[in-house]
Amino acid sequence: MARAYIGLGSNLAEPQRQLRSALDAIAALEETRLLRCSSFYRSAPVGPAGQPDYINAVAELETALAPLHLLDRLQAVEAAHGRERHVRWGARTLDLDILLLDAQRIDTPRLQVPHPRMTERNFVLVPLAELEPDLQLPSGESIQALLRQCPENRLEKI
Ligand code: ROI
Repeated sequence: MARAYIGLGSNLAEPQRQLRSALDAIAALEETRLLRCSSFYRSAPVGPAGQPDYINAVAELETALAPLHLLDRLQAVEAAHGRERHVRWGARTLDLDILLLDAQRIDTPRLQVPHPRMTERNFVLVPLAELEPDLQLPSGESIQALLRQCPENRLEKI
C-alpha cells in the first residue's frame, strides 16, 4: 500500500459541492482508502486573472493502485465532474493532482511526482501542512521551510 496526498481544486459550478462529491468518489475507488481530508480553503486564482476564487483542499489516501492506475481513476473522477481541458490554467470544475506518493519520484510525460509546482502554491502547501506539519518531501525539504519560501497568495480557511 502507498500513502498518497491528492490536491483538490475547483472554481466553477459550486466548488464546495464539487470537492465533497469528489471525496465521495475517491472514497469509493477500488483498492483505495480515503484516510483524511484537510479543511477547505478559499484561494485567489493563480494564473490568468478574471476567474472566480478557488476552493482547495488536500486528501490523504492509502492505495494499492499503481501510480498510473491511480492517475487514470482520478482523471475519470474529473471527467465525471464535467472537467474539460481547453485553456491551460483556465477555470475548472474539478482538478485532482497527485502531490506525493510515499517518497517516490516519478518523472514520465503523463505523471510527475512530487507534483512539480506544489512547492510554489500555498493553496497546496497550507492544507498539506495542516495534515502533516512535520512532512519532508523526497528532496529532503521540510514542508515548514517550503511554506516560508512560498509566494504569498490570498488564502483563507473556510
Ligand atoms: N489557483 C488556485 N488558487 N487554486 C487552484 O487549484 C488552481 N489550479 C490551477 C491554476 C489555474 C494554476 N490556478 C489555481 O490549475
